[in-house]
Amino acid sequence: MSKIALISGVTGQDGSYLAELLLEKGYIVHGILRRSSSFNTGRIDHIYLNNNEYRDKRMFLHYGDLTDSSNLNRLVEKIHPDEIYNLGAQSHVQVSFEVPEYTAEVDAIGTLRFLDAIRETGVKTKFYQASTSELYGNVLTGMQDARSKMQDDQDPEFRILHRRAASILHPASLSETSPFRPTSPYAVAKLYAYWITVNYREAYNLFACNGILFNHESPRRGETFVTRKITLGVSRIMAGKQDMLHLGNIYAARDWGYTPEYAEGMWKMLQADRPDDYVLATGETHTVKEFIEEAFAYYGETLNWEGEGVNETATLSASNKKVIAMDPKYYRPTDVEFLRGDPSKALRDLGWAPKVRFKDLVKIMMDHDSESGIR
Ligand code: NAP
Ligand code: F7E
Repeated sequence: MSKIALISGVTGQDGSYLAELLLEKGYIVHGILRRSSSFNTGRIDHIYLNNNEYRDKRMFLHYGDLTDSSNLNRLVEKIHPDEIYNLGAQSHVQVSFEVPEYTAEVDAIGTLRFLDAIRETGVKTKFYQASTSELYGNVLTGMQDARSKMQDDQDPEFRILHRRAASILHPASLSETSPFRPTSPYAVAKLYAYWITVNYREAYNLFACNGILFNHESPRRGETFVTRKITLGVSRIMAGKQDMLHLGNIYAARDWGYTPEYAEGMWKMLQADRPDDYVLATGETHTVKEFIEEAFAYYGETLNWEGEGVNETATLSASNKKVIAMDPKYYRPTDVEFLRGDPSKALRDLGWAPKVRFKDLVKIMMDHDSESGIR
C-alpha cells in the first residue's frame, strides 16, 4: 500500500520539491491549492498538469486555505493522510511588516487549525511543521534592538554595531537548544506555530516535528527573495536586459543551503522512531554582498565597491558600469544580521547532511537563470 501525504504550500518552492520527492518514493500526494485569479501551479505543472502518470492517479490538488478550519478538517478526514507537511505560509519576512495580522492568521493560527483538525478527526497521522531560523533573531550577535542600521546611515552607533555584527568571523552556531528571540511579525507568528506543535505533541501524543530550517534556495525560489533576485538580476544585467540591481541590507549574513536536500530532511524527520525537532543548515555563512560577488564571478566579472550605507554602489571592474545600488525601501524595520546553523543532531539521528555548499548553490542558480531566467 502506498503511503499518503498531504502538503500545504505544495505550489511553493519547498512544496514542489517535496511533492516530487514523495512521488519518487511511491507516495500518493495530495496538495492544498489556494484559489487565485491567475495560475499559481507553475512550480508543479511538470509533475501534475503535464504528467499523465501522476495527475489524478497519484497526485491530487484540493482547493483550501490555512485560514479555513472547516476546509482543513474536511481534507484531513477525507484524505486520511499518513503524513502531513505544513509548508503553507505568508513566508516573506519584509511583507510580514505590512500584513502582520494576516501573517499571524496563516502562519500561527493556520498551524493550530491543522493540528486541531488532526485532533478533532482522530486521524492517525504524522505532522511536519515548517519552522525557521528566523525564530532565533539576533541571539548570536547580541543585537537585540535590531532596527535596520542602514535605514539611518547618519546614526554612528548603529553603523558600528552593524560592522561588528558583519565582521564577527567565527560566532557560535545555532542549534535546537539555542534561545529564540524573533525580530519580525513573521518570526513571531512562526514562534507560536513552533510551540503549538510541541504542545500538541506532548498533550495529545501526536507524532509532530518542527524542522528549524535555515535559508534554502534553488532555481524555484520566489523572485523577491534576495538570492533569486540577485541571480535573476545579474543574469539580466549581463544579457543587457536590465541596468542595475537595487538592494537593501547587503551586510546581512545567511546560512544558505539547497532546497531539494532540505526536502529530504523534512521527510527523514517523519521516518524517525520518535517525533522531535531538528535544525537543518549547512554551517556555512555568507553575506548578501558575497552572494552578489559570487553571482558576477559566474561571468568572470569582479566588482569595485564605493561609498557607505545608502550611498554604497558597485561597478564592474572591467567596464566601470554601475550595476548595484542601495534602495532604502528594502531595509526592514528590524532585520536578522547573522545566522549560522548547527545540523549535528540531524546528522546524528537522521543521517542528514547537506552536500551542496555556497559556491555550488550560486552556480546551480546561475546555470538556471542565465539560461531560462532571462526575460
Ligand atoms: P513559498 O515559496 O513562499 O511558498 C509558500 C506556500 O504557501 C505557497 O504554496 C503558497 O501558495 C502557500 N500559502 C500562502 N498562504 C497560504 C494560505 N493562506 N493557505 C494555504 N497556503 C498558503 O515558501 P517556501 O520557501 O516554499 O517555504 C515553505 C515553508 O517553509 C514556509 O512555511 C516558510 O515559512 C518555511 N521556511 C522557509 C525557508 C526557506 O528558506 N525557504 C526556511 C525556513 C522556513 P501560493 O503559491 O498560492 O502563494
Ligand atoms: O532576505 C537582505 C534582507 O528575503 C535575506 C524566508 O524564506 O528565509 C527567508 O527569509 C536577507 C535579509 O530571506 C534585499 O534584509 C538585502 O537580511 O531572501 P530574504 P529571509 O528574510 O532570510 C527564512 C529562513 C524564512 O523562514 C523565510 O520564510 O537579505 N536583503 N537586500 C534583501 N532581501 C530581499 N528580500 N530583497 C532585497 O532587495
